[in-house]
Amino acid sequence: MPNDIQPWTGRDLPTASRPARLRSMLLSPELAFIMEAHSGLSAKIVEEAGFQGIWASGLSISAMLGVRDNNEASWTQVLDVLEYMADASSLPILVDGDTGYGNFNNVRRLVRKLCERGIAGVCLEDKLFPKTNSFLGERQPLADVAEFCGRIRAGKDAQTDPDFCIVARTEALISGYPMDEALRRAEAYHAAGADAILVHSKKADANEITGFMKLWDNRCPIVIVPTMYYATPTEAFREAGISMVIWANHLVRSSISAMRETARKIATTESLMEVEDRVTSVREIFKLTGNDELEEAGQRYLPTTRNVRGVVLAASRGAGLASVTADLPKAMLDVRGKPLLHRLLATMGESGVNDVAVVRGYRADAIPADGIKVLDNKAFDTTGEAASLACALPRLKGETVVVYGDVLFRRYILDGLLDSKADITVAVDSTRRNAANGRDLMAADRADTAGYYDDAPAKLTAVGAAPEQASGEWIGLMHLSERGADLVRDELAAMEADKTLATADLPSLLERLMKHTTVAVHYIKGHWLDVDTHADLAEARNFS
Ligand code: SPV
Ligand code: MG
Repeated sequence: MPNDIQPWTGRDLPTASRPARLRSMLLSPELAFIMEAHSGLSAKIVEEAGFQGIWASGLSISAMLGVRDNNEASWTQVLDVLEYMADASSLPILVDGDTGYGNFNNVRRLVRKLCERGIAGVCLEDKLFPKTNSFLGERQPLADVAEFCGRIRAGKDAQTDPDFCIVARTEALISGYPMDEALRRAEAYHAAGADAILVHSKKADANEITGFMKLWDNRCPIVIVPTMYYATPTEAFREAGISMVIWANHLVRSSISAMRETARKIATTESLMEVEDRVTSVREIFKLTGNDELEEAGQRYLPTTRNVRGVVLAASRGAGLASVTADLPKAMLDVRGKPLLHRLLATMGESGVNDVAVVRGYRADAIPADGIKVLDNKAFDTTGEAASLACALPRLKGETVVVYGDVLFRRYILDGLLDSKADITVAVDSTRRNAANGRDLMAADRADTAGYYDDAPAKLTAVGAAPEQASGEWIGLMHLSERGADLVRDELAAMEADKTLATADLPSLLERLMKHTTVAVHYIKGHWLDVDTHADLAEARNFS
């Protein structure tokens, strides 16, 4: 035994490896208890109940799979169940390895695979493959002692974890042999390297066990399974010097009772009413299987889905386009078989801005509400852009993109703007300083250097700047963070209060905002257009 293993005291939560914990439970002078489990779920329930170890019962795993305890489930099928159990719980698992599924060679391979799965130990019984459950029939044949000792030695030689435990189980008493035979076998198995001996008895009292203990004289740890002598007080096991008690099958048995009762109730009543209060809630299943952790992990690993809203200002007719806007607002002018607005909404959608509202005004009827959220600026002919934006006030909550309805731009421009960390960011084309609409000429605290590394934020310093002072032309597209949207809402309210809202344009709004907060400038170079004139419209029709 490695000397750094301390006997388990049963008081503190051990941090040692699982095999080391099982070993220290076996070596402890205190009586340890391990509880049967047969699945990931039952393994969790054993841990939740406060047990320090798990018995992976052959009978229970077979029953859970709906097969007999006669090695009908293959050892690799059992191994798969053990893997779920080991994943579901942090406890050491002592596996019921039956006979070892064959001879010494099968035991070697079994032990290696158990070590790989983090299993703490295996119990091997001195019977023949395929096994029969100990409580079935009488006088089951036992393995030859030397052959069984070979299985134990092969298992000990194969273990890849130094603390992995092999518990050798003798069925001598159950098979009707005298105490001497049980002692002879236990002594031989101990000498072959078994870390503990399981002495099995199917008597209704513990006399065989206590009798064995007197003669065994504490030569190595003894494990018992009091399924048949269940009425014996646990104190008797302590007094006898037993190391470990296995409660061998009581979770599978209790689940059978519970499942039968529920199934019968539902079958006879054709309703869930009588069972609903008696069965575990679905919420509890989520808790047991750790759905909270999954939620947290999702926040760490999944890409965050942003919910960016859009507001398109499409209320104006467009003064320079009178001949083509008699029946249509500018936003609905045809651009290669599709209204300009639809092209704009498609580009926004590609950048993930899908929840968009369009503020209508002039010829509102020409912007049909089907498939588009619409808001109306009823006073469109006496008010300006800021008033139109104020019509969307309830939507200015959370991250928002605001854009003029007569603008088209390449998608990467909006993507770049959405990456801005500033609360308010405007897209400014640094190649344009002779805008027809001088109100959109903007000055910033630094010019666009066009350098590869030019991503330092620029700050808006003036709107409606003279061409020689301007850093570029605002393209009518702005991005607001959640806080930015709050600031814009507050500013629109202040403009309403001081009666400047009705006639203000968006540059006026930006000018007010930049006086008390940073309005960031995101520089671009071309790849956009707005439709103010017939020439613009012709260009839009060529824009791909
Ligand atoms: C098991 O739980 O499968 C056992 C213990 O081997 S017993 O059923 O008591 O034999
Ligand atoms: Mg068994």
